[in-house]
Amino acid sequence: MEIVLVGKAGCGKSSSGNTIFDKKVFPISSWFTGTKTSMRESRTVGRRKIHLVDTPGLDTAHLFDELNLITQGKIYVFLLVIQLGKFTDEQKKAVEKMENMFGERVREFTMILFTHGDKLKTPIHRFITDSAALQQVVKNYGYRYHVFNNNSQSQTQVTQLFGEIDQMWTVIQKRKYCFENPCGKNDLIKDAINKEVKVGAKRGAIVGVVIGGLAASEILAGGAIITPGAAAGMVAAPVVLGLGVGVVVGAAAGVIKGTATGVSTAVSRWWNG
Ligand SMILES: Nc1nc2c(ncn2[C@@H]2O[C@H](COP(=O)(O)OP(=O)(O)OP(=O)(O)O)[C@@H](O)[C@H]2O)c(=O)[nH]1
Ligand SMILES: [Mg+2]
Repeated sequence: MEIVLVGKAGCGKSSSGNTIFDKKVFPISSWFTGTKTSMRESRTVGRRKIHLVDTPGLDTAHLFDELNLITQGKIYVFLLVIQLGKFTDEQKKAVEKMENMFGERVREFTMILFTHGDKLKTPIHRFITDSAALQQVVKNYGYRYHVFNNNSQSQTQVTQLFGEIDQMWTVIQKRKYCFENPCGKNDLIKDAINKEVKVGAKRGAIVGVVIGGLAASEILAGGAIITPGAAAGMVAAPVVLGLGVGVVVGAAAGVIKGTATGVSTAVSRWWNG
């Protein structure tokens, strides 16, 4: 499962990554340092393999391209990290930046992760409803949120987070966020079919030309025995006919085969999530 931590600089992304892995994997920022480029690490959490990408702040140039490259264009879950405390304009802008960068559809694939849970004095739902702006953000993200205290060793918070991620993943029907074209399964199937049909048609046309050529040469050879002195026009006609029929039949066969392969590829991709 490919998970990406995003958020404003210094909000606790790297610390949350370390809490998830229960290990100091990502360097923590001090006042003069900070995560400068995205970093992907893989570990087993519970019984599953988790690929976690820690990112620098959302102001970082080329973050989108960097993430596209690192995750090979697909992300299962975004963890939008927000530091608990007054929900400032700056934090609001960070959320907007994320949506500008990844498109509004990113909301479907996102779980809000509040950090600094140790400083929370009121129940989390009360804290959220105290700020109209934060309440709106939480609403936009389907009320999916979780609280981390990164100063705690407790792994219960991680187990609970994955329980919530699993629920979210069931709701979004195991779709992934795709970079070029934030797509769902239907688009995946369409893409696979289109690709296979194109390849199939091309191969079919090539095979068709070869078969057409062979057929033409057979006709020619036959013609040469019957009429040794045939005029040039009579020779050219079977060649063109043979090639033409070969190309059309070959390409049609290619399209049919390409469609079949495309459907089966898409179904297997769909089946494997
Ligand atoms: N008390 C408390 N401190 C936290 C918590 N999470 C992070 N911190 C502190 O917040 C500071 C920044 O944490 P990082 O995890 O480096 O934040 P970041 O988002 O990765 O920062 P950048 O990489 O610079 O964007 C560090 O001093 C952490 O120790 C938390 O849950 N509680
Ligand atoms: Mg960091």
